[in-house]
Amino acid sequence: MSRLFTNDSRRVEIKAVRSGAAYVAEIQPYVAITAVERSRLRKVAIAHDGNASGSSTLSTLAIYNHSASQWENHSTSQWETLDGPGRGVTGDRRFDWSNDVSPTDYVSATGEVRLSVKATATSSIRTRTDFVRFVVDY
Ligand SMILES: [Ca+2]
Repeated sequence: MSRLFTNDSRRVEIKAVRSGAAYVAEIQPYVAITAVERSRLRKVAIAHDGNASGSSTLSTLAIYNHSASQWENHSTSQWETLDGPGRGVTGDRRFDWSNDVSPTDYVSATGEVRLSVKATATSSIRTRTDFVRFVVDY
């Protein structure tokens, strides 16, 4: 997966698998931080550059949010959409996101920060991810 480290048109391509009537291609790049880093965390930032084949493909970037409800005694952990769905993004599109308000929401108990790069279409397509960067400030 070192192809993802630099924005150089060397890509990781994921071919869609059929899911009912749809075709879905997904890659979940992630990093793990230490307990000390997590306890001191001030900011999480993500940069992504990539595209997917297919003029009507829907592309979405999401991050896993591990925050628990303060009012109910159960977890509300879920994917949180950061970008998209964008339709027919067949050329590279840069996207940057950061959170310095509640950054630990995006870190699991074991220190994992996980991104989802997902494309959905009605025919076989591929995600074509050039670059993913995670930055954690602590
Ligand atoms: Ca690359």
